[in-house]
Amino acid sequence: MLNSSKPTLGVISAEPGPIELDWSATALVIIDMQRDFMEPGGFGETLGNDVSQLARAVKPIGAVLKAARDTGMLVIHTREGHLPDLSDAPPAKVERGAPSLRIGDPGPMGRILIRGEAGHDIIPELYPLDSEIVIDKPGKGAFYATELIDVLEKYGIENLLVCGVTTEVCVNTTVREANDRGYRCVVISDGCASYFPEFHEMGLKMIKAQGGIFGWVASSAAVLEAMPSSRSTPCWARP
Ligand code: C5J
Repeated sequence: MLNSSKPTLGVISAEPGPIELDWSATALVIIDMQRDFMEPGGFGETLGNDVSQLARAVKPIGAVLKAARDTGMLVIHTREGHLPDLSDAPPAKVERGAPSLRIGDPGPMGRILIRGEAGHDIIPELYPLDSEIVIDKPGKGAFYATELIDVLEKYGIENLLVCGVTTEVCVNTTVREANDRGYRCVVISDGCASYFPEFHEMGLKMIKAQGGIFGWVASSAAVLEAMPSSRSTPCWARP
């Protein structure tokens, strides 16, 4: 039963159907909006991808990020990458395929997909505030070998608004991990992107199919429409 009359509840117009969320138990999770995926010379391009395909997600994410900041929502950014000694990078990942540069090799933005290098950092348009949480992850999913579950439990989070890149890889993996851990996930359709537009479409379909087998999918406009408008909203601001 939907009950948007409670002040912390809101209903997002989503697929496969509307989803009611308690905003005070909801976090925005922005997946891997890193220069290594978004810009020429990074990990994504070394794999042979056209990185310009991902640019379309930046503005929708920026709009939701601004609203989340205005309302005091918990904001979590993730970054895929590895320690400089590659001790957290499985050989099966490093050795895979025939990229022009491998993980750890020197590239135009520093060593490919290595923590602390320029390419590993988040793009300036979506740069985290000091108050926001940044989760460094060695895998595709944001729960594997990270402190994410502890953060979500600490803040009493039950629902995740998920966006970022790429739709079918790190976004999908994280949503599947979150779903198995009991979180309601709403994936922001235009706030995700893939190097392969058809994988983006299928990645979203896989989430919302079968009555929302992994979660819900909504546009940034629908999410913004449902979000409380400012930090002045009572019982919204986090202590
Ligand atoms: C990939 C990611 N595609 N963030 N990582 O390797 O989706």
